[in-house]
Amino acid sequence: MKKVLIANRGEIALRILRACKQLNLKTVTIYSKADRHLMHVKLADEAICIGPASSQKSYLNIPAIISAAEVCGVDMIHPGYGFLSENADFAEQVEKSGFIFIGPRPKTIRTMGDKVMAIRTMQKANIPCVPGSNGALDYDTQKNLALAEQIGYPVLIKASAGGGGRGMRVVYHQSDLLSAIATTRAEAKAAFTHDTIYLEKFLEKPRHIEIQVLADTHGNVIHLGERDCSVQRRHQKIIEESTAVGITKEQRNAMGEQCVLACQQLGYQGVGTFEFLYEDGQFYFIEMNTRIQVEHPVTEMLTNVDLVQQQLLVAAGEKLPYQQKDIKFIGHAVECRINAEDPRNFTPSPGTVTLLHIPGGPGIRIDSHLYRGYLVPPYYDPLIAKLISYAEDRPTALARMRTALDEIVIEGIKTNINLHQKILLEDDFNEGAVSIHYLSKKLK
Ligand code: MV4
Repeated sequence: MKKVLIANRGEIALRILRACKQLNLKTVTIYSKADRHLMHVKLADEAICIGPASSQKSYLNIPAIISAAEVCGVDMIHPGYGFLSENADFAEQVEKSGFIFIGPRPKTIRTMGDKVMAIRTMQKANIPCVPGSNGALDYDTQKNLALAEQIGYPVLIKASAGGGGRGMRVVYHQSDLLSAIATTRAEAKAAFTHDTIYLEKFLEKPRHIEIQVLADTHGNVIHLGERDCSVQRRHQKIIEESTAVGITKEQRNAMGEQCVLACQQLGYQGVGTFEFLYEDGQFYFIEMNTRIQVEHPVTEMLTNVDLVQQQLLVAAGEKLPYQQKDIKFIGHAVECRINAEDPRNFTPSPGTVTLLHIPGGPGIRIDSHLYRGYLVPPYYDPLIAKLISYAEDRPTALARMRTALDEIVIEGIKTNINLHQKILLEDDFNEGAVSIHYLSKKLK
């Protein structure tokens, strides 16, 4: 393997570029007309403009990306996160064109993209799931009423092709069940073309805890512990940490081992994340992500495993250089996502960065493509920097984060830095183990 095409932008494109350089891989990056001034575009060995600013015509433009790969003679394509990273058709076309897709096989991506299939697969692998329909919901109204009664209200109706919060509806009373099913089904059909829906017990105050896995193509799989991603607003995570407060070594090892076994059954390849809801001491699987995630750095800090390098190595067919017993979970890491957004209404705040000061000191890491003079375009995700702190324990990591947040200066655009500062001074957050509803309650 010699050459990698980076099919993404922003901080993750730069992160992938760094991993490639460290492995002496040549880099090709694609970029849109709005992104010619991105840091990684300047640093890559080759860069090809593949279309206008609109994501549809650039970062989601499969033929243009495959053509760029052909023109540059690359060996592998890294999709990053978002965009085409969990698009099974893209992964398939990449492979049919003779390149390696850096990620699991297209069939695995397709299975996990269909939430009913994902849950079925996990049940077969003994992963605990939320009590519910155990598959697609029937069209028989009497059966559905009886099922909901047996599960117990409130219940949640979800679209199988949804995920990440799209196409869900809570039902508190039997009288609302049938209309909720009909509406969710109609919305699913309109939004996702197939109208498969399923039903689960609605967990009212869960935490969002996910487990990172890494698998090579030879059947070797390890887990890299958990991340708590409960601090979120409208399904956008803003703070993630590892380890999760209150999760014991025994729980981590047991859940991690379950996920490893599931991956072995599936023939999983690459990095992956099992998303769980955690309530009253129990884990309930909800979805699996088949990509590298935004919050991967918190896991890297604890385990000293470079997840992006490992993605490149296992995609190239290398064996994992670690066994489970080599993986230690030392210390505590926190990530604050810095977004270019108006703090009053959370709308994107594009513009030119007129002043930039990057904090530092022991245990501080920043993953960001920003530089002074950089114009944050209005077309894409507002994430402009990930500020990560690490220390031997949670209070010290949080103290380092507070200092870094006081130090960081980003002028010319609005950001959510002040929101992070406020959360990091909150008693409830400092105590830890807040639920997924914590932030929206505080914002009221
Ligand atoms: C749930 C739930 C409560 N009970 N399922 C939202 C996005 C998708 N990943 C699943 N989601 C949820 N599923 C049951 N049975 C609550 C949520 C949920 C949520 C989950 C994770 C992170 C943030 C969330 C915010 C609101 C609702």
